[in-house]
Order: sequence, then structure tokens, then C-alpha cells
Amino acid sequence: AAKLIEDTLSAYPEKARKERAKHLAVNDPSGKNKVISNVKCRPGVISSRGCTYAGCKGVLVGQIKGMIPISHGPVGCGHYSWSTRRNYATGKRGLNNFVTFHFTTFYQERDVVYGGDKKLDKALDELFEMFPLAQGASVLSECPVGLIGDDIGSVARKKEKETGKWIVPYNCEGFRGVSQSLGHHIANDMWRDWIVERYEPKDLDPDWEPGPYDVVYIGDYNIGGDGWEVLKIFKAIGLRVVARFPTDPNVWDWPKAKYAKLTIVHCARSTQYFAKSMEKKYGIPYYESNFIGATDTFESLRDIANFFDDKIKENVEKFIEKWTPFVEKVKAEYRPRLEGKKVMLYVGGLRPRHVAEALEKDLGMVVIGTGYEFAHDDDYEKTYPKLGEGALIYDDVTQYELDRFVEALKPDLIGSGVKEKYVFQKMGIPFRQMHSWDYSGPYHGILGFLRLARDMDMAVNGAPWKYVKAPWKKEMEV
Ligand code: CFM
Ligand code: HCA
Repeated sequence: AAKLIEDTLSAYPEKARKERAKHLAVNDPSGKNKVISNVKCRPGVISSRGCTYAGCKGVLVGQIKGMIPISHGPVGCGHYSWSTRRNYATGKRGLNNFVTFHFTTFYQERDVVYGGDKKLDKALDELFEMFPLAQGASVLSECPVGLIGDDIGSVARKKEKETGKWIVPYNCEGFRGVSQSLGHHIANDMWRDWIVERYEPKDLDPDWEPGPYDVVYIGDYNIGGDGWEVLKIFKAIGLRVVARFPTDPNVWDWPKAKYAKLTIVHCARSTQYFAKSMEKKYGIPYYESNFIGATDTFESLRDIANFFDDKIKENVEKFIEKWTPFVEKVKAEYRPRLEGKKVMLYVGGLRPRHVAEALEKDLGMVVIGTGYEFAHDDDYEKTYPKLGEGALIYDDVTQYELDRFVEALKPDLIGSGVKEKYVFQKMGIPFRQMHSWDYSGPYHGILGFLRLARDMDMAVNGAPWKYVKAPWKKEMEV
């Protein structure tokens, strides 16, 4: 693998070679061989990263129920983040659910010259007239807003006074930061400062009382229904989820978060900031769970039970006892067909380590290469020990590097995103989208484990890819 890294890098000019070398490593589970992460991409290479606006609007904020998400700026950012992620939500369209709409202030040249505050002010009036039942609105800045210095915070405060609605300003201009990761951080801070800290549960529900088994579930985006799967489990073991941040999330529940007994974090990369704030300010502990794969799901439940009394512990043991035969059946069916198959992964900031665990521990596959688009050092520190010696690690990998690595390592399966998918399928390599679950899922929880196993088996052992030859490897017909 070290030789592969060297050969791959040899195509770059010297400066690029030196810089990219720091992002690539051969794994040592002790964490000795570190990659650098969370730094600016190199101009001239093709990165898969998104921007701060994508992380804030597309990933954390756009799906909040009760809040109208309005993209403040030119039309494109809102359009291209319009229903492109599979964050499922219930509710009534236009009453409390705005997930399928695209709202924008549609900046024009004159707004860049004279400022767009007035346009935003007017847009909010129009929106609340059209959707009077909305709890409020999320204002998401695009690049020009930050460049010209529109003050969305003061518009938000003014409109809150006028309308009585909750209006949360997110200064998530795309040019800030180095990836979507900063957008997550901004969203976390705004949720805390503009919603959780400012309102009380009794403002909305006078009868509400905190209870002994109250938890907050955060960082599960309900992709293909993932979060619903986990909520069913929490219910079965006797926990009461008082607020969900973005699993089909009701914003009016969020003020309850500061009275919970435990914050259960799924994606720590995107929501550890909020969980840490709750710990610091209210003394609420948080726990990083993983509900992908049966082994980790059971382990997470046992760990969660340890924060509570014997009742929850017994419920968890009963749950595990009930579902173990099912898990064993799934493993007996799929493990023999997947055992030893080589996998390469490349996903955002969390899934590479969660998915790797499930594929290795439960299905016997071997992760020979993995990397993150925008992870930080703490994510890599959590990843090294989970991978085998010699696995290739690539941070913010370029399309060129990933192509070379795949050609050399010949994996049986690649799990990555839509930008990678078609390149590798054309090479004839089985591929699964590990962002959207390829229109499948949910993958979380025990039933999700069955779907995960089935989908990996279909991809690896399905016939079509054996017959595919890359167009550029065929002789050209004229
Ligand atoms: Fe967390 Fe996510 Fe991910 Fe992420 Fe994302 Fe996503 Fe992802 Mo795509 S919040 S870090 S910014 S688990 S959208 S649901 S799949 S890159 S690995
Ligand atoms: C994003 C969203 C994304 C993209 C998925 C992909 C998602 O990064 O802005 O590249 O396939 O999960 O929808 O990560």
C-alpha cells in the first residue's frame, strides 16, 4: 500500500505531491500513521466535498418540521439542494412540513449592489401569509450575503417581534470554512442559541413534565427512514424521546432538550457540538451510538441502558434476546456469501467507520481502504483502531487518486456517493451509494441490518457487473 501511495502521487507536481502525501496513510490500528484532515482542498484536483451552505441547509436545517427554510441569495444553491437527500419526514405539506419546497429570495444584481435585507423582510411576510401555521423560518445565507454584509440576524430579530414567529438566522455562506463541516457547527450553535435556550416547553405545551427516561436523539437524519427504525427500538426499551434533531424533527419539541437525562448522538461529526453544549451547560451526558449493524446496535443499547436503572437494562436484555435469533438467521444467510469480500469506502464524516464495523463484524467483509470527505482528527482517531493493519486511508481523496487505488486494489465492492458511483460501475465494480442507501434502506437497527446485508449481497454477487466492460476499454465503433 505504501508503494501504491508513492506511485499514485508521482503523477503530481512536487508541491501537490508533498501536500497530498499528508492525507494518505497505511493503517496501523494503534493510530501511529496519521493523516491530516479538515484543511483546504488543493486547487486543481477534483474533491467530492460540499460547502458550508450544503452542510447547514442541505444536511441539518432544511428538513426541520415547523420551520420554513428560506435560502437567502441567488436561486441556484436552494435549487440544487432541493429534495436531493432522502431525509424522510411525516406531516402535512405546507402546514408543518416544508421539506419538498424550495424557497429563495432570488437575489438579483441590484440586491448585490443595494443589499437584500428588504427583500428578505418582504419574503418572510409573504411566507407567513401563505403558511400561517408555520412555527417560524430558517434563514440560510448564500455566499453573496456574506460578501456584501447583509445583516440577517437583525432582520430575524425585527421579524420575530413583528410576527411572533421563531426566526433563526444561519450565516452559512458557502465560502466560509473548508467543507460542509463548518455548516454543521453553525447549525448546532444556532439551534442552541436561538431555539433551545430561548424557549420553554411550557410555552407550547403547558402540561408537559420531564420524566425519568427522557432522551434526546440527535444526528440521525432519517435517510430512507433510518431514524424511525431507531425510534421504534427506543420505545421498545422504555425510553421517551422528547426531542429529535433531524429524525423527522418537530421544532416545537426542541426546548425540551435541556431537560433530558441523556443525549444520544448518532452522527458525532455533525452534532457533537450541540451534545457537548448540553453537557456543559445542563450537565446532560451524551453517548455516541451506532445503529448500523447488529453487533453495534446491541452494544449501543447496552451502553445506553447503563445510564438508566434496572428497568431499562432488563428491557434491553429482553430486546436483545428477542432479536438475536433473527440476527443469527440473517448472518447465516448472508455471511457465507460475503465473507472475505474486499470493500473500499469513501463517505462524508461518520459512515466510513460505522459501516466498516457492520460489514466486518457482522458480515465478515474486509475493509481494505476507507476515507472521509470532511472528517476531523477525532474521527480518524476513532477509525484507526477499527480497521485492520495495512488498510489504505485517504482523506479528502481526489477522483484521480481514488481511481488509481481502486484499479490497484480491485475491491469486490465500493461504497461511496453519487459522484463516484458511475465511474466505478463503468469499470464493472459493484457499487453501493453509502449516502442515500441507493434508494433502499432504512439500514439502521435490526430490520435495517437485514436490508444492509441483502443489498451488499445483491451488489457483490449479482450478475450484471461481471458482464460490464468500461466503455474506454472497449474498441471504439465508428
Ligand atoms: Fe453525519 Fe450524515 Fe455523515 Fe454528514 Fe453528509 Fe449524510 Fe454523509 Mo452525505 S450528517 S457526516 S454531511 S452521517 S449528507 S446523513 S451521508 S456526507 S457520512
Ligand atoms: C452533501 C450531501 C450528500 C451528497 C451525497 C453524494 C448526501 O454532501 O451535500 O455525494 O452522493 O448525503 O446527500 O452528502
